[in-house]
Amino acid sequence: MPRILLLGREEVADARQAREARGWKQSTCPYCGVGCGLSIRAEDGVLSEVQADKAHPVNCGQLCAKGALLTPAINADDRLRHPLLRSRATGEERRVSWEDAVGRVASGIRDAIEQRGPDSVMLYGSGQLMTEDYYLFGKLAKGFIGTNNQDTNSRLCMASAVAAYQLAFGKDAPPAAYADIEQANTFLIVGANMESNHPVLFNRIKARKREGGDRVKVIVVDPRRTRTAEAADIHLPVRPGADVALLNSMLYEAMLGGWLDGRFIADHTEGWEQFREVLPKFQAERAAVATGLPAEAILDAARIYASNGPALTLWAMGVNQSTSGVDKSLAIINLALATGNIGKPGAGPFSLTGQANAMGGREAGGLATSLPGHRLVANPEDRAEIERAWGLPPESISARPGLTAIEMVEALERGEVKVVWIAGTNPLVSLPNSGRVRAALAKADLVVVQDAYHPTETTLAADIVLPAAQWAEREGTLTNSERRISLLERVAEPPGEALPDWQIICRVAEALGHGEAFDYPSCEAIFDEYRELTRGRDLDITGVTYAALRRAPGVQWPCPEGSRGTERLYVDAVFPTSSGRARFVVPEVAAPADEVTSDYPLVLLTGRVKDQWHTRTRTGKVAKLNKSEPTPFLEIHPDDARGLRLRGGQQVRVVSRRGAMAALPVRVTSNVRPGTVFAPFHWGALWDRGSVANGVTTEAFDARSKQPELKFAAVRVEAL
Ligand SMILES: Nc1nc2c(c(=O)[nH]1)N[C@H]1C(S)=C(S)[C@@H](COP(=O)(O)OP(=O)(O)OC[C@H]3O[C@@H](n4cnc5c(=O)[nH]c(N)nc54)[C@H](O)[C@@H]3O)O[C@H]1N2
Ligand SMILES: Nc1nc2c(c(=O)[nH]1)N[C@H]1C(S)=C(S)[C@@H](COP(=O)(O)OP(=O)(O)OC[C@H]3O[C@@H](n4cnc5c(=O)[nH]c(N)nc54)[C@H](O)[C@@H]3O)O[C@H]1N2
Ligand code: SF4
Ligand SMILES: [Mo]
Repeated sequence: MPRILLLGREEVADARQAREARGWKQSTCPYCGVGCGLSIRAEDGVLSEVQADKAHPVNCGQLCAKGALLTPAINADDRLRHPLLRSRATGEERRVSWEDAVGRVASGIRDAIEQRGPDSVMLYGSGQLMTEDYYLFGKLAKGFIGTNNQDTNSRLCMASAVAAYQLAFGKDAPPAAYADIEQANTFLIVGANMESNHPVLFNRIKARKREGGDRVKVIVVDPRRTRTAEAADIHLPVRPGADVALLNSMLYEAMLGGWLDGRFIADHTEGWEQFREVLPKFQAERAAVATGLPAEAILDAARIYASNGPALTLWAMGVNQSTSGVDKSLAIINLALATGNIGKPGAGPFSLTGQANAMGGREAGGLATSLPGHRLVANPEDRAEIERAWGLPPESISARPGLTAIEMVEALERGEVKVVWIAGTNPLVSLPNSGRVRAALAKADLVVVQDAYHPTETTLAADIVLPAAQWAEREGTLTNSERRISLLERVAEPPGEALPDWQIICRVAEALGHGEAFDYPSCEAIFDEYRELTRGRDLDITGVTYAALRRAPGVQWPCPEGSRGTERLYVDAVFPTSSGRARFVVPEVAAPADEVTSDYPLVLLTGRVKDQWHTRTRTGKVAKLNKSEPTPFLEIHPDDARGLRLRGGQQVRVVSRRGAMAALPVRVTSNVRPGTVFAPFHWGALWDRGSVANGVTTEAFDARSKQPELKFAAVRVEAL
C-alpha cells in the first residue's frame, strides 16, 4: 500500500475529469465504513463496471472482494421493481401503483395518529440510507408526524461508542483519521476483526508494520484467534465481556510504569482523581483472574501501548455490542487520555463504523435521541432551533426521547406502536431474539418495508413493500469512519419503478399533507438544507457542497466555509465540553446479562465472515463470494467438542433461553476459547428457517446506549 495521498488535490481533480470524459463517475463503496473510493460506469442504464479509484486517499487503488464484485450484487434478479401490496395472512401479493401504495402508507399513519397519537408510529432506518434520506426520515417523524420514534440499525452497531464520545468529549466525534495509521507505532485493536470486516484499512496497518519494522506493534483483544489476531504481535484472548478489567489494568500498570502523560492529564482533562482511586483494584495479577489472561501478557500490552510512541486504538462490535458497551468504550478513551494519545499524529481512540453511512445518521439526527447537526431531542434549545428551521410552531418537536430498536419491539408487544415503517434494514435477521421480533411485528396494524430486494425475511412480513433505488442508481452523500463525506454519483437507472429513498419519503410526506416542507427538486437541495443546520456546530460542514465534493475524494468534517476540512480533531486539546476539558468517566465492571448455567454452559459469540455482508441480500447473490463460506457454521473448542462427543462437520443444534438454531455444521478449532462458540449471523430464514443466529441471541441492552448484547448468549450445543 503506498503512502496516503500520492497526488495533490489539483492532480486528483484532473485525473477524475479525464475519467469522467470516458463515462466513469466517482463513487464510494456502499458496504463498509472504510469508504473505499470507486470509479463506476454503466451501459444502457445498467451498472457495468466497478473499479478502485487509484487516486483516492482511503484505498489508493485497493478493494476487497465485496467491493470488487458489486456489479452482480446490484444487478441481481430479485431486485424489487414495483410497489407491492401483501396479505400477511396468506402471503398473497399484488403489484400496485405508487399512488395507491403511498396513499395506503399515509392513511395508515394518519389513522394511527388519530386513534392513538403520533407515538404509535415508528420509523426504523439504517446505515444503508444516504445522509439526505436519514435527514428527511427524521424531519418527517420528529417534525411533522410529531414522534421521536425514529431509530436505526446503528443502534445495534455504534450506539455505545456514540454515548461514550458524548460523555468523554461532549460530542459524538471520532477524533482520529486513517492518515494516523501511517504514523502510529502501536495499534490496539479491541473487539474488531479488521482483516475480515475493514479489510482495506487492515491492509494499511499491515503495510505500516512492514515499513516500520520491529518498532510497530499490533495488539489484538478478541476472545477468538481471528485472522486479525494471527497478524498481531500480542493476542489477548480476553474472556468475553471482560474488556473493562483488561483496559483498566493496562492503564494502572502503565501508571506504575511511569508512562502516563501527567501534563496532558493536568492541563486538558477532568475527573482523573476519582478515576485514579478505582485503579488499584485492577493490578495485573487480579485482572488476570477476571480476564482469563496471563498477568505477564497484560503487563506487556500495557508497556507497549503506553511507552512505544503514538498509539491508535481501533474498536468495533466486540466492544459496542455489550451491556457494558459504553463502559468498554469509556475504558478505551480513558487509556488514550491518560497517555496523551489524542489530537496528535498516529494517536487516538478511533471507533470504526460498520456500514458505509452509519456515521451520516449520527450527524443528521437518525437516532431516537438526536436531531440534525449533533443536536439532542432532550435539549429545548436544540429543539427550538430545528423547529424554526423547519418552519414549525414552537413546541412542535416532542421532548420525549423516541423508542430505540429494542424498545420498538417491546412497544409493539404492548400494542403502543401500531405502524412500523422499515427502510434499508432486515430486522428479522439482524435484531436479537428474532422469534420475538416476528411475533411483535405481527401485532402491528401496518408494516411498511422499503427495500431494494424482494423477498427478504422482512419484506415477507410486510403489508406494503416499497421498491428503493440503490447505490449507483441515485445520488447522495455518506460519511465514513474518519468523518469523510463523499458524494456518490448516479450512473445507472433504477429497475422498474424503484425510487430513491428520499423521493419515497417526500411522496409519503406529501400524501400526509406536508408537501410544501418536502418539496425538493433534487437530493442536492436536501443536502443544502441540512448543511445549513450544521453552521457553527462542532460538525460544521458549511464549506461542503456537491460541487466541491465532485472535485475532491471526500472532505473530512468539520469543514466550515473557507476550510478544506479537518484531518484530526482536538489538536489544540480543547474539547467541546462545558469546561473545554475531556472527562475521565469511571467505567463500571459488570458481567454480561445472560447467565451461564449447567443448562446453558457455553457462550455464543456472533459476528461476520469476510465475503458476506450482513443478511446476504446482496453478497448472497454473488457466486464468487459464496465460495469461501457457503454455509453457516459453529466454531467450537476441541475440549468442548470432546465433552460433547462432536466431530468436525457434524450437524448440531444451538439452544438458548430464547430459541434454537438448528442444523449447523461444527468446526472444531482452538481459535475459540474453551467455553465459547462462534457463529456468523449472516444466514437468515430464507436460507434455512433453522439457522438464524439471532433466534438465540439476547435483547438485553446497555442502559445508556440501548445497544443490545449481540456478542454474548448462554447456549448449549446438542448433536443432531
Ligand atoms: N465482511 C463484512 N464486513 C463488514 C460487515 C459484514 O457484514 N461483512 N459489516 C460491517 C458492519 S455494519 C460492522 S458493525 C462491522 C463490524 O466489524 P467487527 O466488529 O470487526 O465484526 P464482528 O465480527 O461482529 O465482531 C468483531 C469481533 O468481536 C469479538 N468479540 C466478541 N465478544 C467480545 C468481547 O467481549 N470482547 C472483545 N474484545 N471482543 C469480542 C468477536 O470474536 C469478533 O471477532 O463490520 C463491517 N464490515
Ligand atoms: N447476532 C448478531 N446480530 C447482529 C450483529 C452481530 O454482530 N451479531 N450486528 C448488528 C449490526 S452492527 C448491524 S449494522 C446490523 C445489520 O443488519 P441489517 O441492517 O438488517 O443488514 P443488511 O443486510 O445490511 O440490511 C440492509 C437492507 O437494506 C436493503 N438495501 C440495500 N440498499 C438499500 C437502499 O439503498 N435503500 C433501501 N431502502 N434498502 C436498501 C438490503 O437489501 C437489506 O435488506 O446487524 C446487527 N445484528
Ligand atoms: S473494504 Fe469496505 S469499503 Fe472497501 S471495498 Fe471492501 S467493503 Fe467496500
Ligand atoms: Mo454495524
